[in-house]
Amino acid sequence: MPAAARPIRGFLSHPSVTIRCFHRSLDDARKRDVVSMNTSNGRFKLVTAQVLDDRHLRRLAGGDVAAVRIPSLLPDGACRQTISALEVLPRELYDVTRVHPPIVRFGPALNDHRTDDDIDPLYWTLASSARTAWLHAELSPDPMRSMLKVLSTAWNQKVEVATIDARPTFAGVIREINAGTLVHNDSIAQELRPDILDQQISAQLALNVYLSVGASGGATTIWRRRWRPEDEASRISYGHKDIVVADAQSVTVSPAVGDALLFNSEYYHAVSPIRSGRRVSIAFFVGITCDDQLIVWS
Ligand SMILES: O=C(O)CCC(=O)C(=O)O
Repeated sequence: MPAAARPIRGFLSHPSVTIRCFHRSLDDARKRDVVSMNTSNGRFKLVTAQVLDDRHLRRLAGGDVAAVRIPSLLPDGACRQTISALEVLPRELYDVTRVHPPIVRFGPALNDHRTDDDIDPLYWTLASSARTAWLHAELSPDPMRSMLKVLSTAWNQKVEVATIDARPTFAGVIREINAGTLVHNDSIAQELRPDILDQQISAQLALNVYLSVGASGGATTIWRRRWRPEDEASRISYGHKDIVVADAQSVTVSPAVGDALLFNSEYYHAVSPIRSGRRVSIAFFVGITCDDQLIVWS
């Protein structure tokens, strides 16, 4: 979620932030209860997968599909239990100077803790406290475990937490996004710097699992459009004016409680506001590394 408003160190010096090691390779659209596809050639579309496999992840990485939905990854009871646990987990707002409307979250996000050339030391303290608080919540089933399991089964390999200077990052923010988001993209290479993680990645995906959805609204739209330097002309805070995606194909998904949604976070995406209720999700980024591992961070 939200990238930042201020100029990003390394950003312009890395015009080719689309990545890095390849050896292989509005608003009306955002409507509740609609899974719409504004596609002209049928490629960039939503795929529903009862069983996720590695081809889904590779196709997302390559921009061949817009999103993969896994229905009912978490049972309703697990979603309710996690929402209750949230009442006692420490929560904070994303930096309100750049994320408006405000978004409450549990767990630190790397892009909220960057300094000119590194990570604010406070991040490491918050990451460690969030991990401890999560363990103390003793959720069963643990949503993080279910999310990591689906990925490791698909990839046939253990999924590792991304590290920075050998220190584990935090993965698994829980966010309440009731008022929607701006159209934005998430790219750690852009927001921090291409070599910030110890692992080199060739693609960045986002995995969200919805613990609660609003009564109306709350759809996620993904556009077939990555960031280009000229998009800075339409920047607002962490995102962009809708004009940036005006001519792009899009897919709009209204997830149900318990569903998982995977998409390529380097493509522009946005969440529409809900009219009532709460829209709460647990999320992390998934990196496909240059040596074909999966890593996660938030
Ligand atoms: O909640 C969602 O569906 C998407 C959230 C989002 O904007 C993100 O993961 O960057």
